[in-house]
Formats: sequence, structure tokens, C-alpha cells
Amino acid sequence: MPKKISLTRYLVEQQRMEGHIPPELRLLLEVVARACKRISQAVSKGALGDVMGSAESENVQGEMQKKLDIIANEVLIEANEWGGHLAAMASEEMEGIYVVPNRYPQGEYLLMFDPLDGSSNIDVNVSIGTIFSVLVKPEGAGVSEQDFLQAGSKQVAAGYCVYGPQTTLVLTVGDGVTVFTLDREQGSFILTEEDLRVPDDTKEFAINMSNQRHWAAPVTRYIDECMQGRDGPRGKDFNMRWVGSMVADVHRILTRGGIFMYPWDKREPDKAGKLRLLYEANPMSWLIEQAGGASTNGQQRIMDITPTKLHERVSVFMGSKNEVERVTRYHSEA
Ligand code: AHM
Ligand code: MG
Repeated sequence: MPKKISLTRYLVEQQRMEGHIPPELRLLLEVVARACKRISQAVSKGALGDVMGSAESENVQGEMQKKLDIIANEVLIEANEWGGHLAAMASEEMEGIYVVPNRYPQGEYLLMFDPLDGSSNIDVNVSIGTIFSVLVKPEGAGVSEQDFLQAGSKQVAAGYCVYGPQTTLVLTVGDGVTVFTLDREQGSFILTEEDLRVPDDTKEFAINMSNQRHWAAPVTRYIDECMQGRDGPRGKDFNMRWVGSMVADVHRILTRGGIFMYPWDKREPDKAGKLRLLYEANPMSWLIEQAGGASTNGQQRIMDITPTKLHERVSVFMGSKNEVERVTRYHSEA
């Protein structure tokens, strides 16, 4: 029987290899994975636990919070605040940063997360997930929001956990993309795939088509050409998928290719997009790039953007390289 490699063993071995992850980062990743296991348990209880439905509160983005948004946020904070590996955390569900309380030692890392991505899918039993990103706190006393405003290229770890038919943790520390599947009997994540690769070409796109009339011209052009199929300029038929949970859509693309788009649109022209740079777009961009794909905001590489605020939004085109390059070129030609 092939031997099973747990996440713990994988991380310990990565730590041993020179130049790979330091011990505190290993601890951090183990703690995040443990929190994801707890969230996975809560998710799977569904109507049998007190986890479904609205929390009757709004987050800083003006979105109604679900009970699970709040539960997942608390689980991640509680798990991570005492270990000594973190200086502070930032979350989609919190207005400001959460500084590790004085009663605990402070570490050098900053953790950002979308605790429960795809909230609108919670109550309908469709895949949802947790997305996270890790930065190193810049030198200097104390910790502030400013410390989080680093380009995605500075990330030292990024990943997500998708709570679907299987619970799957997908991780990068800058050395490719590794996939772990939760073994529920053992209660541990087991390595199930290494060096995930996104094919350069695809026939599958993911975009919320109901926003079509609000798109900018380059996006309309790109999708029109896909829709014309083999009779159009692309010369091939395309398929469309839209789960409505970024984790699930990006996971599909990491697994079999595709392009994921959430572009700027005219509904709210002052917002760069719907998705958040620090805890959605950056970690997903790094995973996609590490798997050989590409990720831009239509104009530039997402990971080159220096954020100006914690909850900054961004237009997103990510996935199979040739498609992302094409839609990015359409933006520069427009
Ligand atoms: P959330 O983090 O509040 O769940 O919002 C982000 C989600 C993404 O997972 C998904 O791609 C997108 O919002 C779906 O938006 P829409 O409902 O406009 O299709
Ligand atoms: Mg989200």
C-alpha cells in the first residue's frame, strides 16, 4: 500500500529542506489547517447544527453576514491568536486588523483570510471555502494596518480549503501547489497531489453572465468571441461554469483548467471589482501562478498591485495562461 503523507509530515519535511519554510510558518500553517477542520465540521452539520441562515448583522463591506461567516471568523482567530507565530490578522468579516492580544507572545507573521467564501451558497449545500494569505510583518515596533498593505508578490504562504463533497486544502509556499484531502476517519489532511499544473489553454470560462450588460468593452469582446464557438474567431466551442464560490470555481480551474473572471462593471463604477485584493485575489493569484497559470486585473499582474487599504477590491482574470493573456490584451487594445 502506498504510504500516506500527512500535512504535518509534509510541513516538517519542507522545514527540514534548506531554504524552505521556517518553524513558525510551519506552525502557522498547521494551525490554519486545524481551524479549517473545525470549520469543515461546522459546515457539514448543516441544519442539524445552529450554523445556517443569517446572523442578522452586516460586515464592513455592507454585506449581510451568515452565521457561518461569523463562526468561521471566530474559529480562525481563536486558533491563531495564542501560538506566538502571528503579529496580527485581517479578515473580510472585520473592519480593522486584529492585533494579537498582549497576553500572548507576538510573532512576525501577518495572516489574512476570507473565513467563509461563497457565503450565498451556505444554505443551499453548495461548495464553500476558506481562503488565506500570509505576509511577514515589516521591521519596526508594533503592528498597524499599513503593515498589511504589501503587494501579493510578498506573500510567503497562501492557500484555501474547499468544503465540498471532499474537504480539500490547497497550499503554496512558493514551491508549486500541493493538495491535501481531509481523511475524516483519521482526522488529518493527507497529501493527495503535488505540483498541480493549470493547462495553458482551455475551453471553459467562469463569469457571472447576468452582469453582461454592465461589463466594459474588452470583457464583452472576449466573452462574445467565446460564445460564437467554432463558428467564431476562436474556432472552438466553449463551456461555462459558475458556482458562485470563488474557492470552488478556482479549484476547478486548478484541477482541469479554465478562466475565472470577476471584472469591474458599471453597477458600481467607483469600485474596482467585487473581490477583495488582500484575502481573495492575492492568495488565489499566487496559487494559479504557482501552477503555471496567470492572473491580472485586465491591466497588470494582480500580485504587483500595492494595496492602499485593507478591504481594497480588484478586477480579476485568472486561470489558463493563454486565455488570461488574451483578455488582458483586449484591455490594452481597447
Ligand atoms: P463572499 O466572500 O462574501 O462569499 O463573496 C465572494 C463571492 C465569490 O466567492 C464569488 O466568486 C462571488 O462572490 C460571486 O458573486 P455573484 O453572486 O455576484 O456571482
Ligand atoms: Mg469571499
